[in-house]
Amino acid sequence: MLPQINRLFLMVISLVAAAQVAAAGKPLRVGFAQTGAESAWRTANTNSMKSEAEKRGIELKFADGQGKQENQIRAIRSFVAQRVDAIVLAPIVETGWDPVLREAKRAGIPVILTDRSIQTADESLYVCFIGSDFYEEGRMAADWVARAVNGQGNIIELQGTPGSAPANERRRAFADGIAKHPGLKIIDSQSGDFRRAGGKEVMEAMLKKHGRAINIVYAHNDDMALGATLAIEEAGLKPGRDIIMVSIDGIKEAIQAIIDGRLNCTVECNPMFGPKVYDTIERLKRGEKVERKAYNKDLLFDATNAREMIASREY
Ligand code: GYE
Repeated sequence: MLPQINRLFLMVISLVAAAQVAAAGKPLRVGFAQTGAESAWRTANTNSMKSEAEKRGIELKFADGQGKQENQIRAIRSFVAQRVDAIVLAPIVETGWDPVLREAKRAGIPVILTDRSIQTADESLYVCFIGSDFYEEGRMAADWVARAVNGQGNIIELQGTPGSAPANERRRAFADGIAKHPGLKIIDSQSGDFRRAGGKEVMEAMLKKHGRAINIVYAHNDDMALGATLAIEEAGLKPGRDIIMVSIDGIKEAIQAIIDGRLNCTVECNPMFGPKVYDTIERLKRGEKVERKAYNKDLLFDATNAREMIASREY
């Protein structure tokens, strides 16, 4: 009898050990609710998240929100139902996340905000934020413009997605930045939804409405600025010379446009934060503390450095 019990005991022990090994070796399961595919920046960001997950053997559940908050909310609910190890959210707009984030919290699933921040009364609904400082980007763009045009000129602003953190912050920072220069005025401002086609369409309308009164275009991202250059060229003007063009993101195509003289300045907003996001999740899983807000350091590109920088650009 005794040897039999011993054998049974050993069997149970080895089964438990096998289960433990399997648990330790189990790949992390991460759900990522992406905004959509509105810009070159977004494509680079998605690629960084996907390729880094693959490199680390992380099982990534990727959901493309196609520009709609309700799709992102649905994706988060499905990640909760699948009991993923962590949820990564790039929130398309700033408000309206509390109910679904409460569901994730109740299920004990940590939420990491990437790229864009949210407004919430309950800061415990997410663990941390990883992205860029949009206010700082808008401030850098405003300072560059003020210097380039000697504090004088009429500005058209092409805004990003209404209600999004980057559109709100880049707008506020730029307005604050030019407020010190009474000769600089935003004469019109409209959303192009961070899309190239949106930038072109809005710029066509602005050129019809304001004509040669326009001196400067400030676009909240490169795609809209590049779309606007097409509208300006079609109107028989030279973007980069007749109209000063400033934007944000620092995509390779924009740096090439600076070299070609069609764009004057772009402030970097680095989208390659896959490694940082998964480092953070792995640290959380080990029970370690993580930084509450981690900002990427952003550079500025103009005619003084575009040529030397372009080869090393990753996106
Ligand atoms: O600037 C724009 C994208 O949230 C920082 O979204 C991001 C912005 C980026 O579509 O190109």
